Amino acid sequence: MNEKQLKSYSKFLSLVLRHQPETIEISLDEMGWVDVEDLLSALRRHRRELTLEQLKEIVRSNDKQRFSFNESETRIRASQGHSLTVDLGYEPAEPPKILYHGTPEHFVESIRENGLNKQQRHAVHLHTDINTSMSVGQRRGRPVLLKIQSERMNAEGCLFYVTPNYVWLTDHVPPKYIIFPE
Ligand code: HQG
Repeated sequence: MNEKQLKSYSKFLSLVLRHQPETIEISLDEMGWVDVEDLLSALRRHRRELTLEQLKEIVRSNDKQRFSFNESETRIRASQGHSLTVDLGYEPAEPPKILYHGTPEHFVESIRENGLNKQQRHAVHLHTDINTSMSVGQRRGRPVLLKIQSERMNAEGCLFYVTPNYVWLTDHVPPKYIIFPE
C-alpha cells in the first residue's frame, strides 16, 4: 500500500473504530474492541476490502499508533479518541510533573473560564511533548500551548490514564491547574 492509501484507510478506521461503527454495520464491545474477522468481512461488504496483512500494515505504520490489537491479534480497537461511550480499561497511572495541550487561540478565553473539557471525546487528551501538542492545536487555528500541572492535579485526586501510544487521558482539567502563556 502506498502512503496515500495507508492514510485514507487509517482515517476510515478511525471513523469506524472511534465514532461510527454503523457505517460498515459493525458494533464495538464496551471496551471498544471488534473481532478482526468481523471487521475484515464488514470492510469487504462495504467495498473497502483489506487483507489481514494490509490491516496489520496500517496498524504498524500509523504515525500516531492509533490502533492496537489484543495479544492474540484476534481483536482490534482504537487506543483513544472515541466519541462513542467506551471503557478502555486503562489503569490509573502517575503522570509526569507537566503535560501539554495545544489548542487554537480562539478557545483560550473559554478554557480560562471553564478549564479543559473533553467535548465530543471520551477524555481530555494531553501529551508529554510540545511538538505533538502544537500540531494538535494547529489543526483549527493559531496554536496556543497550555501547560498542565498534572502531578499536582494527580496529588489532589484527579485520575490520569496513559494509552499504549503515550497519550495521557483525564476527565477534566480545572483552570487552576493550567498555565497559560503570557
Ligand atoms: C477544546 C487528534 C473551549 C480543546 C489530535 C480542543 C489529538 C475547549 C477541542 C486528539 C474547552 C476539542 C485530541 C473549553 C477543551 N472551551 N474549547 N472549555 N475545553 N476545548 O479534537 O485535544 O489524529 O476533541 O482544546 O491529534 O484537539 O484523531 O481534542 O481544541 O491527539 O488521532 O476543544 O485528536 O488525534 O477537540 O485532539 P478534540 P484535541 P487523532
